[in-house]
Amino acid sequence: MERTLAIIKPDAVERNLVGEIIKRIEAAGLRLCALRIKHLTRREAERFYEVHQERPFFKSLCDYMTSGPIVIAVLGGDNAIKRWRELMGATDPAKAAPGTIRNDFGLDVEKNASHGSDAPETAAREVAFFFSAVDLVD
Ligand code: IDP
Ligand code: MG
Repeated sequence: MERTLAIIKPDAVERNLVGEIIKRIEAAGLRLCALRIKHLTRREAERFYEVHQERPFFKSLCDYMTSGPIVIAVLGGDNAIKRWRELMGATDPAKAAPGTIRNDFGLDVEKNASHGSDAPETAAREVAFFFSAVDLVD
């Protein structure tokens, strides 16, 4: 079993898409191992996205990610990292495949409805960023 971090981003929470996105996660056979809602502080957003701090969109990304509450989940299952990224689709909703979360619900390349870890090392870091071991269901 593999774990990955999923975030339903502020644009999707604002539009009441939490239930629809969790429905897709469950329909795909991924399991919820942890779930919470949180409004990120500036410092938390900057730390979470620190790998992007030199990118031109960093400030705007942190503004957006602190603009409203997010839903944060740990998803578990065989190949969970890749399967969640496939459900989300490409970063840019305009380039994401039809039927993916980002193509269906993303507004633009920044406000793209969801986040998913991209590799085992980043998944471990991102899960630990928001959850303690005692928060995780097997
Ligand atoms: P990912 O979320 O598909 O892994 P990353 O390249 O890791 O994509 O970028 C992290 C987040 O930064 C994206 O999900 C999106 O919200 C934002 N982002 C990425 N590229 C751009 C861009 O070119 N302009 C504005 N925002 C961007
Ligand atoms: Mg990424």
